[in-house]
Amino acid sequence: MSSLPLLDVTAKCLEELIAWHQAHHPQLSAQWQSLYELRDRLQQRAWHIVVLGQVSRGKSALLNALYGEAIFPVGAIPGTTQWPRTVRWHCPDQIVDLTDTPGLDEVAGSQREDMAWRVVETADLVLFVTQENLTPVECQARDRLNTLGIPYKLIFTKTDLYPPRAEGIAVSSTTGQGIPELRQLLQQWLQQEAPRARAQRILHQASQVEQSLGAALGTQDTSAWSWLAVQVAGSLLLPGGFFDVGLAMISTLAYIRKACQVYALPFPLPAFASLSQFVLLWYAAIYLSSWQGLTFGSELWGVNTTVFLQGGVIFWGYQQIRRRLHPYLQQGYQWGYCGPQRLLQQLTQTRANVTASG
Ligand SMILES: Nc1nc2c(ncn2[C@@H]2O[C@H](COP(=O)(O)OP(=O)(O)O)[C@@H](O)[C@H]2O)c(=O)[nH]1
Ligand SMILES: [Mg+2]
Repeated sequence: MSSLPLLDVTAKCLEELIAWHQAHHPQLSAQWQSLYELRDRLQQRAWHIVVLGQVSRGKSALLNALYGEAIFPVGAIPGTTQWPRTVRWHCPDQIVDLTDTPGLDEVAGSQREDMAWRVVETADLVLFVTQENLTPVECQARDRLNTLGIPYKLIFTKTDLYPPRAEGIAVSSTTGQGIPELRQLLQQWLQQEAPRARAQRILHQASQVEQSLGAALGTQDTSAWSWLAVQVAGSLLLPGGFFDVGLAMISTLAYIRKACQVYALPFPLPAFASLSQFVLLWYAAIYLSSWQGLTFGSELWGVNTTVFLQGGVIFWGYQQIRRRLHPYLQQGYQWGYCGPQRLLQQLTQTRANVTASG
């Protein structure tokens, strides 16, 4: 997958999801409306770079140094930056929005920090600014970035004051040390990595939207009991291996179809191939369990053990199908050819192949 088709494929994925939910889940629009926002972000021409860090680390000064002009207010007093603010930066061949944010540990309370995180959620790349060893607050923030899957670069500022470090990128906004190198590194990242990073992040978020939608749909009834009852009653009334297997085929397919309808998912499911392996083995077990010679005499203390054995096999099979089907359905509509999970898997696969070969 090369970069630009990757963004096209992601756009197609979002279009497909939106069209599907418009048609099938208009009543749950609150659950999937954020897909529109994701689609808009995907189509934005400008790449979005956001600074993040504790107060007075030199975030605003760093952006000014990168931009080449004193655009953002810089001050020794903590809290100089009160709101996120964005400027457009025309660097060679790329359009970039640079966003400054308030600090992570603002004295004014957590509101400003929340503002910073809301902007970070929409970033293509975060410049994570620090000056010496990472503080506990910074470690937490870094873990959160990792959990959210947001790409970031660790920048050590004020290198004119603090000793240089082995990790991260060292710069000084005051002396300009390391700034041209950082600019070059960012341009390289934008050219080579940004499309993939954006696609991956948006697919990840779309996948989460699908999961919450699937969970909301899952509250509706998809009970297997009625199908199970039909099958057990049919097997008892008309015993015979082939008949039992035929009945199992009809009732399990009807059950899976009903579950798909409840979740408004296409039938047959893309997962059908792996599910059908289990189902075929289960049919074989139903057939074998109807075979009298399998039990130690068909009558034991006056009880027909064949009937009990077969009933048990049928019941167990339904439990297994339910156990495999439901977590799958609750992922929402994301397993189709263009589904976010599938595309994410492909992306991880190509990345692994590239790493292995290079
Ligand atoms: N010596 C030195 N001071 C810096 C550097 N970058 C920022 N500062 C100073 O650190 C203070 C906080 O800077 P600011 O950019 O407002 O921090 P922010 O709160 O993280 O945005 C200001 O007094 C800046 O002059 C640097 O690279 N070297
Ligand atoms: Mg600032």
